[in-house]
Amino acid sequence: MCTVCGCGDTVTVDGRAMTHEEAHRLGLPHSHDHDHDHDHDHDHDHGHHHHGNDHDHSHGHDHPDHHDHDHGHDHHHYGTGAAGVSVPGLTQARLIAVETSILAKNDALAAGNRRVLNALGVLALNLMSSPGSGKTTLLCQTIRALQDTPLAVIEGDQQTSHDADRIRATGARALQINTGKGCHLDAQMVGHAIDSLRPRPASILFIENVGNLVCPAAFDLGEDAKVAILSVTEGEDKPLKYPDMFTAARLAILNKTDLAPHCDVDLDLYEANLRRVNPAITVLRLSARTGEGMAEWIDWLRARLADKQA
Ligand SMILES: Nc1nc2c(ncn2[C@@H]2O[C@H](COP(=O)(O)OP(=O)(O)O)[C@@H](O)[C@H]2O)c(=O)[nH]1
Ligand SMILES: [Mg+2]
Repeated sequence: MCTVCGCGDTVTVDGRAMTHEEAHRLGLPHSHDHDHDHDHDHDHDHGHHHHGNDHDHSHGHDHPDHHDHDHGHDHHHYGTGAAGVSVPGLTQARLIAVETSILAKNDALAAGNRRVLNALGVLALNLMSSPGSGKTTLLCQTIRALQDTPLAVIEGDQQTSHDADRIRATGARALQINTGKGCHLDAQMVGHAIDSLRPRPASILFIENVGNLVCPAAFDLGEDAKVAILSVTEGEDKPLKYPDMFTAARLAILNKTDLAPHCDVDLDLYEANLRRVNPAITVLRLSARTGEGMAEWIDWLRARLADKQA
């Protein structure tokens, strides 16, 4: 379960739904997850209520802050409790316990993925963005530009195998993970995909995460670097609004620069806002459509692949 949005349901790998037994065996999240099911949480919270837990900031008198803005509008802050997130029915203490447990399990599995990938000298990159900013288009162009560099792609989407099909059309190997209601890939899904894909030694493994600027930032997949893609049409303020994503990323690609003249954007302001949330971030301006800036991205990839073999 993702405590950011409460997601977590059936998972399919390359279109095949997991049976409950398989999901259990593989440890994949599915609809009868004993560890984190809602009834359990509910009972637990009731217990806290009866005992008058003082640490519960999400219920009763501790409403989310309401205050008047300069303009007189109400402004709601739901993430100001200790957990940094609000989920109806769960106390802040319970949320922290659930999230800590999920992320600890995820981190252990991510460390396992990292060991496997490091042993093979595979460079793994986790591509994250909002839907439609151009991840799959960029990947297809990147695969063409990399020519005979060995690579494989893991595609994460809630439904369909469209993106894996687009990748396979380039001749590259791709595996689709459908997360159902899930809003991000986790280390367990990626571990299973690595087992099936068996990436070649010294290859690049691209992981296209579910389109979402929020949840994927919290989940280590065992990658070498997170790459955030932002298209110029999304607005210069997005790094400030979704800071976790751009703090987690080592590289930000500002895609669709070909559209910049048509949509009155300030590319320097995009870049300044990215550096405000992450002073160490590398920024590349690129158009997957025209190929502008592709050479710098390919150079960055080749340098990281060389670092990995060093
Ligand atoms: N103009 C322009 N369109 C692009 C560019 N990159 C991707 N697109 C378009 O943006 C849309 C979404 O792209 P897609 O690769 O599916 O994005 P994803 O959801 O992040 O994988 C498609 O219509 C692409 O053709 C670009 O650099 N310039
Ligand atoms: Mg895509």
